[in-house]
Amino acid sequence: MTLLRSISLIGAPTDIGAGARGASMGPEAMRVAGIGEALRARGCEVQDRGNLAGPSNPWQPPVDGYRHLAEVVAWNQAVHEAVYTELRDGRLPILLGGDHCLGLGSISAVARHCREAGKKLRILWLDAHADFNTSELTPSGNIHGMPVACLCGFGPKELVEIGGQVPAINPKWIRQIGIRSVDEGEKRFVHEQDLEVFDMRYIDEMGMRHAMELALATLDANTHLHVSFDVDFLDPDIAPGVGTTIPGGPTYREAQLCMEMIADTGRMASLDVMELNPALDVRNKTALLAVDLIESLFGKSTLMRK
Ligand code: 6HN
Ligand code: MN
Ligand code: MN
Ligand code: MN
Repeated sequence: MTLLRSISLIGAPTDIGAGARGASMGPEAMRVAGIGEALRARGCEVQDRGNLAGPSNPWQPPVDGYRHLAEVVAWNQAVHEAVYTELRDGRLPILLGGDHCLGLGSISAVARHCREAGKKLRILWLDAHADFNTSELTPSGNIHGMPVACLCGFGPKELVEIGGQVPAINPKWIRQIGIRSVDEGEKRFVHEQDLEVFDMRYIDEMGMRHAMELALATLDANTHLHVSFDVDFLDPDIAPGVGTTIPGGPTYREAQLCMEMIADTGRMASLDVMELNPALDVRNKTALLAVDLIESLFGKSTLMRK
């Protein structure tokens, strides 16, 4: 299946919310790995909007449970406006991160667009982590561990209000896949808020196919599907170029199946590719793998399918 789509690439070169430096180089590594050419080869019209600008990383310790809060707010505002503009113009934005704190700016923009367009929103969160910490629960103060909580209304006012409506999303709209590292307090909060999580234990026992069937079960013709792809979702053996590697992630084949099943829905209308850290990568292989998987996300499969 070839999807004829108009795509805008948006680079967000920052590691402002992360615990390791280097995700700021992610957008360029994705370009060098051929993201634009790969999407054009899928029949998409691709505009590269270049990189957003924002404050540099002061590399300071957390204050009141948050590291670099003012800078995180500035970057997320820039991301929010850029993603919102592309959606308003009928285009499919691909946010090239950058660390995952920017998922807040991106998804709050998608939620705003869906509100205005009368669309139902579903979010697939592909990640090793739940990213559901708050300033009380976080072990690190790093805001890339908090975007899902902020989207659900739990976080500092400046962040939770970015999309103009609080909360930006309902926890029921999210499905998390591949999770295998959740902090103690965060775990309780995930249960309390009743997030739908298909963790690695579930994928081991039931298989990626079953997990994805359930995760995609409530999509309909009026659904905007957003995919937030944290590259540390993948097993670190195949994807070493991330700041927070957690062993025991999806294999190459499981990840391909996950992407192909998303493509089959035909509903994906926005995408984040986050946490790629070229400083920790080996000959850009994690970026090349991400491009390979994104091709599958846009309908490239081994054989033609009906
Ligand atoms: N990410 N749960 C850890 C923390 O510091 O809150 C790790 C978060 C990682 C976030 O990979 O997007
Ligand atoms: Mn739209
Ligand atoms: Mn993440
Ligand atoms: Mn992660």
